[in-house]
Amino acid sequence: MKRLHPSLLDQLPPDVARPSYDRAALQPGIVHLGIGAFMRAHLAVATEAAIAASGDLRWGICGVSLRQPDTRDALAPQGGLYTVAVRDADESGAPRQRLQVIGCVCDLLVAPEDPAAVLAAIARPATRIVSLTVTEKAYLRDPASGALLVDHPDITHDLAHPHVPRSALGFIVHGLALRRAQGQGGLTLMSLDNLPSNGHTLQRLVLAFARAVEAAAPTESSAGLADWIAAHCSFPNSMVDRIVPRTTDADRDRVAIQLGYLDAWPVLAEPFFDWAVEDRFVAGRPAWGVLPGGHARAAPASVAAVAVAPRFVPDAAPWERLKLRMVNGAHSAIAYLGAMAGWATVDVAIAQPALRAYIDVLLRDEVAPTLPPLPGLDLAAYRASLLARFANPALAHQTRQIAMDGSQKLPQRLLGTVRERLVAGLPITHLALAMAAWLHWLRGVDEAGKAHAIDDPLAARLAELAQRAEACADGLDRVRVYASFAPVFAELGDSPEFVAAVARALKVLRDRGVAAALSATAGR
Ligand code: CS2
Repeated sequence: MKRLHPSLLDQLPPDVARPSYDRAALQPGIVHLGIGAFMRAHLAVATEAAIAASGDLRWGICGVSLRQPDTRDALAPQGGLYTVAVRDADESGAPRQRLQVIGCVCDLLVAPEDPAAVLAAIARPATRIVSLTVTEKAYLRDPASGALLVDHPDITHDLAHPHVPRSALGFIVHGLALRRAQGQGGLTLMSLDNLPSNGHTLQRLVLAFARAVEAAAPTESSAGLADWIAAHCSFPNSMVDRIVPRTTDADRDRVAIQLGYLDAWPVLAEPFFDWAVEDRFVAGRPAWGVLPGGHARAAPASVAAVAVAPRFVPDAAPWERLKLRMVNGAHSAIAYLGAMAGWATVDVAIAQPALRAYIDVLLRDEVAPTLPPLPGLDLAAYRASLLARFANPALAHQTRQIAMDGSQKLPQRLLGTVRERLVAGLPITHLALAMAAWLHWLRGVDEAGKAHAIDDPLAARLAELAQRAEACADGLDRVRVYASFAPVFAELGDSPEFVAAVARALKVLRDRGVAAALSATAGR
């Protein structure tokens, strides 16, 4: 089968959407760090629509991989083209997919192969936005406190080697130093990761790292760098939401059959798309949300409305909190309970009546009451649409994929909610079961006795923690040991209510398994 290629765009089947603008004239105005599947199904799709609708060709994307060459290796022979397969089921339950070939990725870099090219791309005058989807762990922050990990080997490396950085923060700060030295203006730094106040979080870490650069090598090029960044760059907060499971070989085959050509790395997505972002782009932005003919898209009546464009909001932080606590909090709970019980995908897990009922009550009674009202948002409808999204049978979203990096995810997904409820004297029964499920998972063996690896940047410390905890004969003592792990639990480790609630849930999980724990929780 022939490989997808720009010269073949005219020959794609008529039902496959494709670039309608002059790709050869695209200029990269966005440098994106972390060109993984999520970004290719989210930011790139919205930007593709903006370029097509406005005809403004200054907003091509230079995609950077910070670690592996695999995305570049897959996409470069395709001239940067790739396919998004939007999947759901029809009325009869049969899976269907709608294909779109995306053309706005016009340059691909692999940072370890050519760090200078990445720094130069950030410094280039045409670059107006540096965006990031690098996942929680790449921010090199303490998950509980959010502070920069000043002793992290990547930070010390990047302070000592400004010309060959390794971390996202290193590339950003050294790239901006180069930009300033070349007399260019500032730009927008836009985090699209699932972090609380992701723009402010990025700003704090970038400025902390810039100050460390100034202190480590006080030269003319570093003097005043942090102040320059603070004065000339903006860091809009944003909430992004779209479920994007990992692509498998079977997915590749299914896309190729419909496309008629081989795409080495298509990405899958649900139809749902949401993006709430603050409109603070100091050096301009694509015409996201402009429909062909130049009309701005009307704000959707509810967040469930599917339009592949952002909603511009004055403050994205409450939208992020909503999404992190509802979508991602539920996702992590489903991931650990499902993976332990042998429910390999989210749709299979949520089809278990006991799990579905548990998630519904978790969201309705324990999470939703901690959220402030938001304009245009009907929380009950949001919850119902979320359960329908989880039930999408065409995605096969692996519970083990979501189970990765728990130490980095759980503080903002579950523990913020726990804290607020404890302060208010409210029960945390359902939240405690989700946290207990993570501790259960950390033992490294599922309910069928099958071993699994703990894929987490703190895996070594978590293994040592689990060993100490497992040495305790008493269940309460065991959870006390687990909860003393400050990077995740911080001061919650000292809360007798928290420890007792998690210990109760963990006891049922260990003695009787996931199914029994779900019915025991339902009875409370
Ligand atoms: C998931 C998210 O893997 C995970 O941790 O919870 O990737 C989730 O699918 C997205 O945030 C949905 O917007």
